[in-house]
Amino acid sequence: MPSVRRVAHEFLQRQGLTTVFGNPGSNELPFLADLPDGFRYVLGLHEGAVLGMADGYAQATGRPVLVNLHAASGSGNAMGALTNAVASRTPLVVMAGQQVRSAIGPEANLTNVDATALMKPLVGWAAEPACAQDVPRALAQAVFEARLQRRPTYLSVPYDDWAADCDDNATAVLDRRVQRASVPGAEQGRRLIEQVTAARRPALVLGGDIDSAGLFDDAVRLAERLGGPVWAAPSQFRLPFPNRHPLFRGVLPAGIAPICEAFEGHDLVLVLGAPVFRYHQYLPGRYLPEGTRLVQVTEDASAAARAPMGEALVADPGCVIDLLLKEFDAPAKPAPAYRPAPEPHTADGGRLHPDQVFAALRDELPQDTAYVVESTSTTDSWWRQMDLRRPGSYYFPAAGGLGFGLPGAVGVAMAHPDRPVVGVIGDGSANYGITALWTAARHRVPLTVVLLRNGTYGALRWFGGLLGVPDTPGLDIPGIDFTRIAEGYGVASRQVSNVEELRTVLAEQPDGPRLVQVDTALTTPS
Ligand code: TZD
Ligand code: CA
Repeated sequence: MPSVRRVAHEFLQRQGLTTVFGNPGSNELPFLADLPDGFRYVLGLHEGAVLGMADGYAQATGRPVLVNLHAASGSGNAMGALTNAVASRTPLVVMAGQQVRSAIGPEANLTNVDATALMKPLVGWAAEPACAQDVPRALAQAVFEARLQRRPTYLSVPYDDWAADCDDNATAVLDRRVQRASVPGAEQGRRLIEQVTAARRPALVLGGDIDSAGLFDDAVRLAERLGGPVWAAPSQFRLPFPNRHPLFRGVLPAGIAPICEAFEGHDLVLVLGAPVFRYHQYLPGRYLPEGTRLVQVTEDASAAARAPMGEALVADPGCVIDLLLKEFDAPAKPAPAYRPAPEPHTADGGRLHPDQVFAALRDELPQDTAYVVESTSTTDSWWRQMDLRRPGSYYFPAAGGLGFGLPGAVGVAMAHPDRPVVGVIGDGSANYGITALWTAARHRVPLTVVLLRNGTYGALRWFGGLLGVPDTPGLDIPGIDFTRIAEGYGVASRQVSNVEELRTVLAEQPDGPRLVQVDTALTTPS
């Protein structure tokens, strides 16, 4: 009989989980022994960075990814980053090593006490197999659950299990194929079509799932047929629609009252691939204007169940878009006139305005550049200047947990070696995932990190004003030189001090990672 380890490795190979992001400890080494050719272990130096890199990689490839963490301490270090993976519905399979079975009860050092409870409520499914022979099946379940639920899963495996012999049935799992279909029923489809056809002024709200499911271009076709305005759902982690398209109205403000106001005059709001809604700032009011109906289509059953208003249909938004496109068949129209960006603002005091930095990115980098953005006070500037027209152009920490941006950019760049990838990272955010620079250097990942250094937690200054507490401590972070940190991790770096220099540097083709530090003026997110 083959060992548990052999069957597990083969299962991972067959399912395409051969790039493993991890940071191992003694409990994990027996799993990593004898890894067959074709596996790639991407070592991260801190578990937050490990998880962020895996998140970026899994989002950009659209496939489940294995994350290998050390017992409870490594898992705990990854937990903040896991909040983003949950909100972006990233199918991560987090596996941690457990002490040998006989040592768990007496809590020998490195025991992951009550391992299945540790990562709840973040993961969609967690287990520690009841015996060694169940490990291959449990690993398969972790992979399938992550894919079907689109939510991270957690598997804790006692390390003496890997060398154990499998029983007769253990290899059955190798041939499994698990799929999901979610086409609306005939009656459900009819009702939806009726609602949309009957609407006089329909509006579309699109979520990050539209981009992760590869529906970016389909959403454009649908919007152009319906002819109504399009918003991105609030707190977006992906861009679901070209941001300078004439029908695009921007990202909805993340408050109850302003969303209600935005929908004024629309009799139908069709929400595709988003929760309703991920509000942030507490701005109370009515959920919807009088006379506005909301219909949500999402594959995420719990997002449908928890919405506070409206109708919901749990179905694949792609199938629903197809249905509607057939119904609203229309002759091809000329390509829309994309809205031009305004002149960038400028700043005093030898600093660049973020507008100038983003205008330089827009002008100097190819149209298919993918951006991973974690710079919180510059949101307004970003959408004012950027012109993103391609699927997979934009990634943002889905739950607002900092530490995704830099590692996420490394993961996206590893997933798309032929696509330019840029991390746009604030000087505050960079510190939460900084060790990913080492992994980028080690794998020579072609990535540009544009480091916006305003010396402060800009967004928190703005929030302080909003909450009526402008005088809080702990907001300034002067004196960090990221060019020296980057060099220390083996990443080439530059400080640029004016727009011309920035544009010249951006136009160069990097063959490995590089960091470009720019001193920027303080702006507000909106
Ligand atoms: N810790 C974590 C893990 N996530 C967070 N979101 C915060 C703390 C709180 N926080 C924000 O929500 S924004 C922000 C912090 C610390 C400032 C980020 O600073 P930055 O960007 O330099 O990256 P800006 O443009 O200066 O705001
Ligand atoms: Ca900052």
